[in-house]
This record gives sequence, structure tokens and C-alpha cells, in this order.
Amino acid sequence: MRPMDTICAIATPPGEGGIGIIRISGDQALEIASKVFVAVSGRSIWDFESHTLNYGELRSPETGACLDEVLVAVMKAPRSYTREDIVEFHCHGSPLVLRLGLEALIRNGARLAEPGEFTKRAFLNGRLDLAQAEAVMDLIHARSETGLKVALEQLRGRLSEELGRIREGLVRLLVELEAGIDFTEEGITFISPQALANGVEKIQERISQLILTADNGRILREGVTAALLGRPNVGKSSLMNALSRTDRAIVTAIPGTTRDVLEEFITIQGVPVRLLDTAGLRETQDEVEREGVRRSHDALDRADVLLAVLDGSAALAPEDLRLLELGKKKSMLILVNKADLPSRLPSAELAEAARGCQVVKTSAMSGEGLDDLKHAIGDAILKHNLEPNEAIFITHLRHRTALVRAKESLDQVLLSLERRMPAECVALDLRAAVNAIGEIIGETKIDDVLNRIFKEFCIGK
Ligand SMILES: Nc1nc2c(ncn2[C@@H]2O[C@H](COP(=O)(O)OP(=O)(O)O)[C@@H](O)[C@H]2O)c(=O)[nH]1
Ligand SMILES: [Mg+2]
Repeated sequence: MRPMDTICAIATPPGEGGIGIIRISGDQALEIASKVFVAVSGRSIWDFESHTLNYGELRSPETGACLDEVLVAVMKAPRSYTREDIVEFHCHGSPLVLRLGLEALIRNGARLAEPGEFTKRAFLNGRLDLAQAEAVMDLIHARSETGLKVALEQLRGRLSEELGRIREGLVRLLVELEAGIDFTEEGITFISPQALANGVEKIQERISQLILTADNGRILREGVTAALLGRPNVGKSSLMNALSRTDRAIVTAIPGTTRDVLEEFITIQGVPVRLLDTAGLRETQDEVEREGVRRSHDALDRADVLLAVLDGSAALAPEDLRLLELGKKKSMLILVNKADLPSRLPSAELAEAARGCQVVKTSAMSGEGLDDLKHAIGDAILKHNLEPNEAIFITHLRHRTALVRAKESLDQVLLSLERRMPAECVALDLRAAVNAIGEIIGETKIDDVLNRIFKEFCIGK
């Protein structure tokens, strides 16, 4: 399939920067680029060697006025990201220059790319499969080194290879089964029901293993949200600052200082954790603080883990007890803060209120217990330990759903075999499993799936 028109976009983020890049891809890329660029060497863009940088001027095609001094990279098809001709203008990172350059390209026949359209072309032209294309986005969005590693492995095709092997195994069984169907009359079978069942079970086991990685995989990619909750002045904002090593949240001895929900990202055991600091959940007459309390409730709803903060230097208050009640509904850790001060929180009373939730003693002031806290958060969010060498993770719900469907179809295959159903029935379910696996890598192409995936990309990628 040859995509038709030539697309262009600014590939660098909006705003001022050292350099800014405009990209063009398509059959007309060189033709259009040649209208806005003049090389200092006097050579024409057609004569540039592929994959080299060339110095020159970006010019208005109408007036010939120089817009910027730029470097131009030409990547000739098929050795490019999209497998089409690509030209990149490396301009100074001025939003105005980039906009004028882009407009000049559009006036000369290029079309503004849709989000993700470069990567979509890479997929349609066979440069990447669908799982790899998704990994490009994961890589850009990665917030932890582990997340980055997983995305990179997926981009390099580790997941696709494993899925390819699984799919091939299924196709082989299907071919043998279907070959037999033509000869049912003669009583010839190419594969015995027993051998088929064994083959299916083995593959099913591998699919199950992949599904098992999905819990952690999703967490690695998307991260989790942890909300600090508790009475005013127990030290929520101080803990937020201590954990994120920033001065993000304002800390004072005045209750009700925090009004809005603040967020910071930290990494715990390779997992990106969005930490929310809230105003707390108290009843208040102050209108601004009341809005803060309402937002705290939102944060509570969004959070995967609640960090219920108590003041260890004070007795338990009725508000504390109400807060700890939430532990029944959500995963909760109890932080007994201000551990540097003399304790006034009787441990028996605390143990009763904690109802089995894990308790960690911390001091935002001295840093005591913060490592324990990070460990405890890690244990609370990861369903099972992350194997450091495990490189294949199912990180997308779309992949997980397809795998579960494949597994269910194989269950059906086994059931049909057990009930001695006709080979045609068995083949139907086996084929469904093959297609489900194929959907993940894009072998089985479904338009609305494609549109949904590439819509999430940024323009210029
Ligand atoms: N001694 C001691 N004081 C703390 C600790 N954490 C916070 N504080 C103090 O408690 C007060 C309230 O802290 P803040 O973080 O604003 O509490 P928040 O209202 O829960 O956000 C401030 O004066 C902090 O300096 C701690 O671990 N030890
Ligand atoms: Mg605060």
C-alpha cells in the first residue's frame, strides 16, 4: 500500500528552544523542500547524499527572503522512519520561524500531518508492526527507566517476536487440522485430536504467562496515583516535598495552608508514582478551603493507593478515625509522621484503628522512615515482584484483552475436542485465536483500532 500525499509537521515541542525541526514525508518531500531551501554549497537537494546534514537557508518561496539558517537532512526511501522520502529542516527553535517554514511547505503542496501520522505510515508501509508503533508512544511518555526499557524492548520487537511465535504455532496446528477436513470421508487425519490438544495446551500456557505480566506491565507504563490524606498540619505537604525532593508544596504551621491538589512524579522500584498532596478532608467554614476539601475527595477517588497521614505527636482525633475507615474500600498505608517528636499515639489504640493496614513511621523533618515508606508503596502497588530481567511485559489493555480472547478461544477448542465435535467447529475457534493474536501486531487489520491508536500520538511523530 502506497500512501498518497506528502505530509509535514513541526516535530519538536511548542515553545522556544535551541533547535526546532520541521519534517516532511512522502513522494513529493524533496520536490516541496527544494522550493524553500537553498544550500550554501549551491548543490540541489536532489544531489544530497541520503542521511547527511546540509547547511543552507530556509527561504520564502514567494519573496526569496531568508527566514532562517538551517541544516537539512534528507532520508531517502525506503531507509527512513516512514519508508518514504523524508526531509527534515533543523531550524533555530523559534516558534515563528517554524510556523513560517511550515506554512511555506503547505502552500507548496504538503498537507499538515494528523497526530501520529508519520508512525501510522511507518506501520502501513511495514516498517513497524502495531505493537511496535504503540511502543514509540510509550517510549516518548515513559516516566521511569524501567518503563523506558520495557518500551524499548517492545519497539525492538521482543513482544512481537513472542506473539509471532505463538501465532505461528497456532497456524501450524490449524493447517494440519484443516488439511484433515478435506479427507474426512476417507478417514485420513493429519493430526490426532490428542496431539492437537497437547499443542494447544502448550501454547495456551505461554499466553497465560503473558497475561500474568499485564498487571505490572500496565503499572509500569501508566504508573499509579498515591494521595496523601489527613488532618491539617499532620505533615502531608512536608512529606510530599521530602519524597519528591522539591519545595513544591508550601509548608507552614498554619492549618489549612494547602488549598489545591498538587502533584509530583516520583519513581518507586521503577514505577512512576503520581503523588498527590491534598488539603485534607476536614469540615471547614472557609470557602476556599472548602473547595480544597472537595478536590481532596476527587483525589481520593483517583488514587490507587491512599497514604493516610497521622501526627504521631498527637492523640488520635475523630477525623483520623474517619479517614482510616477508607482503608476498607481502598488500598491504604498509614503513615505515622513526626516520628522525630515524642510519641503521643498509643500503639494499642493505633493497632485497633489500623485494622491490618500497614503502618510506617516517618518524619518529614529528619527523613526517618522515608525509604521504608517507598518500599511499602512499592509492595502495595506491584501485584507480584518485578523480575528485573523480565523484558516482555503486556503494557496495553488492548493487548491483554486480545490475549484473553485468544485464551478463551483455545479453551473452546479443547472443549470441542473433548466432546469429539467435528473438525470444522474446532477449526473455527482455532482461527479466532489466531486472529486475536494477529490483532495485537496488526496482522489482522481493523480500521477503528488503528484510528484509536494513532489519535493518541503527538503531531509530528
Ligand atoms: N517535627 C516535625 N514537624 C513536622 C513534620 N512534618 C511536618 N512538620 C511540621 O508540621 C507543620 C505542618 O506541616 P505541613 O506539611 O504543612 O502539614 P499539612 O497541613 O498536613 O500539609 C509544619 O510546621 C511542618 O514543619 C515532621 O516530620 N516532624
Ligand atoms: Mg499541606
